[in-house]
Amino acid sequence: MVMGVLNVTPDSFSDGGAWMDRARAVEHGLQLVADGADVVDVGGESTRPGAGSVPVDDELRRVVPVVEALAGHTRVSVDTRKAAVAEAAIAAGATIVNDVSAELWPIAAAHGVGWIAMHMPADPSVMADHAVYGDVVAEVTAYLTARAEQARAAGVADVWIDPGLGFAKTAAHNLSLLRHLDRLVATGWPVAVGASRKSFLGRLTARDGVIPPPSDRLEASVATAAWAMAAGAALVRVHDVAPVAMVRRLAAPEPDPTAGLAQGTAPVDQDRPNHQPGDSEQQQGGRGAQTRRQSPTATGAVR
Ligand code: PMM
Repeated sequence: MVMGVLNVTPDSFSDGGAWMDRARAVEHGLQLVADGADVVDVGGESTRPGAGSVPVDDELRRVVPVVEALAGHTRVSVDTRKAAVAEAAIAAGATIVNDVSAELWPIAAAHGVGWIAMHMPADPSVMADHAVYGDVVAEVTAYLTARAEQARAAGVADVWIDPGLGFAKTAAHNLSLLRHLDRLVATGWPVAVGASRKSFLGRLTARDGVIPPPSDRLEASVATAAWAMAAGAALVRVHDVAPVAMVRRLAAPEPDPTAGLAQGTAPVDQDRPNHQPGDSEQQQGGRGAQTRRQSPTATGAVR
């Protein structure tokens, strides 16, 4: 799934302040759906490093009307650490609790909704001091599988595990988790990944010592989403939905992006010179037909 980010906050690192107006937030959520999002993730509290907690009433005021307005149009998740906000959002139509605290599974169980358990070993206000691991992949995997098992035992049917890139992690930790994403996937729990526009991507793509601002981290964000999908992630959480939805057709193992070729419903190449009626590669069984029938995943080209 492609999850589109909709932060109704004044201070999120990337889109903070952009969608505080309720009508604009809803409009943006609908745009994310038009761009290809399967679920829109509505959040009312920034969890950037150093951020403090938002009073529950403020978070409710930000989140609930937007969830309510979007829920008739798309699947909605609520990005919160607060039980009261999760419950109110579910009442307003949210069907996934995106839980950066990985503690709200009893609420997901009680209401029969999905739950994303994200790894965040310390509160955002102090998490920079907690980026200390022996084996980051093993520790994050053990933490998340334990939480997922608790949730499943409590009755949550849909559980995702998310390594929490950027949450009490150095750039090296984030890269290690991405490189070894297959180990999280091998647990059998569906894996969610949120790398979009994060500061480690900015630092890694700095030119002449200048770190690009979040809005200029598109290529790195899309590349990381493609990597995650090819490694078997079930869900990517992104700001730039349209290019990632396009990449999904190429990088994700299912559904087969070339399936339409066999049924004769595949789009025609617009950029083939001198294309003649009846000259289709399918009919001729030409080289192009063969290469296009194989998805990048099948050929290993993406990884
Ligand atoms: N990152 C942010 C917020 N919520 N939820 C999940 N499941 N995974 C993430 O990586 C994640 C998250 C911080 O990014 P934002 O400020 O753009 O929302």
